[in-house]
Amino acid sequence: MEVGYWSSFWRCRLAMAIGFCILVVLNNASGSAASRLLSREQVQRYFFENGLGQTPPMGWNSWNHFGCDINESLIRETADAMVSTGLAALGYKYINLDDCWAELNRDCKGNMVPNASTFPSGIKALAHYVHRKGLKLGIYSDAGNQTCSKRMPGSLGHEEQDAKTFASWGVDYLKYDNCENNGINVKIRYPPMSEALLKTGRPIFFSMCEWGWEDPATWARSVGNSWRTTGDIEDNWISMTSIADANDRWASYAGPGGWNDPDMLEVGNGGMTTEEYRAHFSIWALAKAPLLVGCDIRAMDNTTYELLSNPEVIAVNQDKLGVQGKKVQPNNNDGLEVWAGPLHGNKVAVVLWNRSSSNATVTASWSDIGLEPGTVVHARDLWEHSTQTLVSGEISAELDSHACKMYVLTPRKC
Ligand SMILES: *[C@@H]1O[C@H](CO)[C@@H](O)[C@H](O)[C@H]1NC(C)=O
Ligand SMILES: *[C@@H]1O[C@H](CO)[C@@H](O)[C@H](O)[C@H]1NC(C)=O
Ligand SMILES: *[C@@H]1O[C@H](CO)[C@@H](O)[C@H](O)[C@H]1NC(C)=O
Ligand SMILES: *[C@@H]1O[C@H](CO)[C@@H](O)[C@H](O)[C@H]1NC(C)=O
Ligand SMILES: *[C@@H]1O[C@H](CO)[C@@H](O)[C@H](O)[C@H]1NC(C)=O
Ligand SMILES: *[C@@H]1O[C@H](CO)[C@@H](O)[C@H](O)[C@H]1NC(C)=O
Ligand SMILES: CC(=O)N[C@H]1CO[C@H](CO)[C@@H](O)[C@@H]1O
Repeated sequence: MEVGYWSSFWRCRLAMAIGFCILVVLNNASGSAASRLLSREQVQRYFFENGLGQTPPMGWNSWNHFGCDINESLIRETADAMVSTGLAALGYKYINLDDCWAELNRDCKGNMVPNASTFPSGIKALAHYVHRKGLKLGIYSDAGNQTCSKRMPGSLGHEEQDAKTFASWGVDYLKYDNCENNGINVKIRYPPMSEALLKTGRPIFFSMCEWGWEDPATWARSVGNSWRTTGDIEDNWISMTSIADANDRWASYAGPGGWNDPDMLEVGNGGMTTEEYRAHFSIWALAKAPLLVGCDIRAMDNTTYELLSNPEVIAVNQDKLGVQGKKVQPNNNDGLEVWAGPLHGNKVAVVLWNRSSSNATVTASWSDIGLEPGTVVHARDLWEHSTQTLVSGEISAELDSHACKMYVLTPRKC
C-alpha cells in the first residue's frame, strides 16, 4: 500500500528532476539550438520551485462567507481575530482576499487598482498591517478578461504587469480563477502567470483555480503550489461529500510543493450539522487539502472554534511526510467508509465515517489501512483526545449518521 501512495508522486518528481537536469545542460550548451529555444524562465518553470507549500497552506479566504461584500476593515478585523483567537498560532497564516477587491477599470498605465471606496488605504497598506501581525496576505485574480463577479479585470494578457504589482504590494499568495476565459485552453492561460510570479523574485504561493477542468493533478505541479480538483464547494452535505470523492481520485499526485485543492472550508457557515462539519474538517485534513477557513472568524461560535482549532487534526494535515490520505474502504452502497493515509514515523491516520442515514458501526481492518496483521498500536482518538492502548487487527466505532472518528495509530515498539 505504501508503494501505492507514493508511486505517482515520486515517478512524477523523478521525471521532473531528470527533465530539469537535461534542460539545464541543454540550456547551458552554448551555441546549441536548444540554448536558443529555452529561456531560463522556461527551465525554472519546468520545475516550479518557489520554496512554498511544503505542507498544505492554512489561513482564511473571504469568499465563502462574504462574497463580494469585503472591505479593508473586515480584512483587518479578520487578521486581528486570527491572532486573538489563537488560530494564527495553530498555523493559520494566510489572510486571502477573493473576488471584488479592485476597480473594474485599470488606471491609465494599465495597473489594477483597489476599489477606492472599500479599500481606500490600498493593498500595500493592508499587506503591511497583516504582516505586522505575523500573517501573510493573499490576493485574487483571474486567467481571463474579467473575474467571475465581472466587477474587476482579469489578468489574461497582463500577467507580468499584475504579478509585479502584487509583488510590489507585498502580496504572498495568489488565487487565480478561471472565468471569462475566451475559450482558451487552461494549459495556455495558467503558465504565463506562474512564470510572471517566479520572475518577480518574491515568493508568492500560486493557487490555481481552474475547477479541475484539465485534470490539473497530472500536470500542474510544474505550474503552481495547489490546484483545484473540482467546482466550487457549497455549504451542504451533498456538495461537501461529492467534492471529497472527486478530489480523492487524484490523491497519489499530491505532495510537498503541490497539493490537490478540494476548495475552501465551509465549517461555521451554518449549512451543515456539527458532525458533518467535523467530517468535512477531518477529511480535508487527512487529504492534505489547503485549510482555508471560510467563515466569519470575528464571530465564530465555540463549536466552530473547537473544530477549526483541533491541534491533533491540524498536525495530520501538516505532517511532514506530505502524503494525501484516501478512501481505502469504499462505500459498498452502505455509506460506511474508511479513509487512511501514512504519517511520518510509521504512524497511520484513519477516519471511520458513516455516510449513511442511520447509526452504524464502522470498522477498519489492518489490511485496509496498510498495517501488518498482528501489529499492536496505540490508537489516539483525535476528537476525544483519548488514547486506547494495545489495539490489534482492527479498530471500529459506532457512529451517528454522517459522523466520523479520526485516529492516529502508532505501532508499538518492541
Ligand atoms: C555553464 O557553462 C559554463 C561554461 O561552459 C560553465 O562554467 C558552467 O559551470 C556551466 N553551468 C552549469 C549550471 O552547468
Ligand atoms: C465591511 O464589510 C463587512 C462585511 O461585509 C460589513 O459588515 C461592514 O459593514 C463593512 N464596513 C464598511 C465600512 O463598509
Ligand atoms: C466598489 O465598492 C463599492 C462599495 O461596495 C461598490 O458599490 C462598487 O460596485 C465597487 N466597484 C466595483 C467596480 O466593484
Ligand atoms: C477578451 O479579450 C480579448 C482581447 O481583448 C477579446 O478578443 C475577447 O473577445 C474578449 N473575450 C471576452 C469573453 O470578452
Ligand atoms: C464559549 O467559550 C467561552 C470561553 O471558553 C465561554 O466563556 C462561553 O461560556 C462559551 N459559550 C458557550 C455558549 O458555550
Ligand atoms: C445513535 O447513537 C446515539 C449516540 O451515539 C444515540 O443517542 C442514539 O440513540 C442512536 N440511535 C439509534 C437509532 O441507535
Ligand atoms: C443506510 C444504512 O446503510 N445504514 C446502516 C448504518 O449502519 C447500521 C449498522 O451497521 C446498518 O444496520 C445500517 O443499515
